[in-house]
Amino acid sequence: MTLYQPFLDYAIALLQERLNLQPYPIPTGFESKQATVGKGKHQEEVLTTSYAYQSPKLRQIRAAHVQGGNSLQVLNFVIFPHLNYDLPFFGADLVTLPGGHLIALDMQPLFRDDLDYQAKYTQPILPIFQTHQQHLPWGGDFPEEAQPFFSPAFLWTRPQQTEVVETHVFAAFKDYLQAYLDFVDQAQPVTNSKYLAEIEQAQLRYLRYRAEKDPARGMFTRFYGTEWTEEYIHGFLFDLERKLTSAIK
Ligand code: DBV
Repeated sequence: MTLYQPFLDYAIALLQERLNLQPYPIPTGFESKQATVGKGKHQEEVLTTSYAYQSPKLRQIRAAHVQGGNSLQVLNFVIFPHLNYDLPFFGADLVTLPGGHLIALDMQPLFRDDLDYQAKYTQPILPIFQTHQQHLPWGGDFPEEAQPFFSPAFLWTRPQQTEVVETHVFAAFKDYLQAYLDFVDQAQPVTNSKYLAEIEQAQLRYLRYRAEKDPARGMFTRFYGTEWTEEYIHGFLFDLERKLTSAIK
């Protein structure tokens, strides 16, 4: 069992229990990808598997799971709501590299500086944030240009010990996902056309940033090549732009 498999299993089971969950298409060739990296006795298999679902309120729920031995484990899990809801994104980036663990967990806001939006989607989760932050201190240096995409309840931490990931990070992940699904339960469709246009712009802003700055681009390119990586990023991980274009055609 690898480090983030229990996170993935928990998430899928909870989504199945709480949502009317349907599959979401994964482009052919991207469900599972394997490469052998390193030389001699340092050789390691790196396996990337993809998972994707949708529900009536959630356009794409997707996960990328990278398993490459003890010092390379990644679970990147993001939920993109349909464009007629003002729900935040659920964003988890759980990364284990030779240098240690890097954990990002948040409900990423569409409108970070809007006080009504904060009251609706950040204040209710601040108690959860505070509970977990006691065990998961701020992780330090963090790209300034990414700040608009995170909420005040952003858990960002770099635990030294794997046990902290298995206990405190796992507990935080469960609480954030449950709280997110509470928001989903309560969400009502937006009908105001001005607000709908703002939501679409905010989703595109987020998505373009993530596709352009994907911190995994270098890693994936080394393992699987440029063509596979760019198609994985734009055709699966961050696919909204393609989906909007193909809907117009
Ligand atoms: N990150 C992704 C996807 C990944 C992934 C789709 C499928 O968005 C993995 C894989 N994240 C990943 C890896 C690293 C990070 C790091 C492999 C390590 C990169 C390296 O050190 O080589 C949050 N993830 C990071 C970092 C941050 C995040 C801040 C540190 C790297 C840096 O300083 O740039 N999550 C990440 C982020 C946003 C987010 C930037 C922005 C909205 O939601």
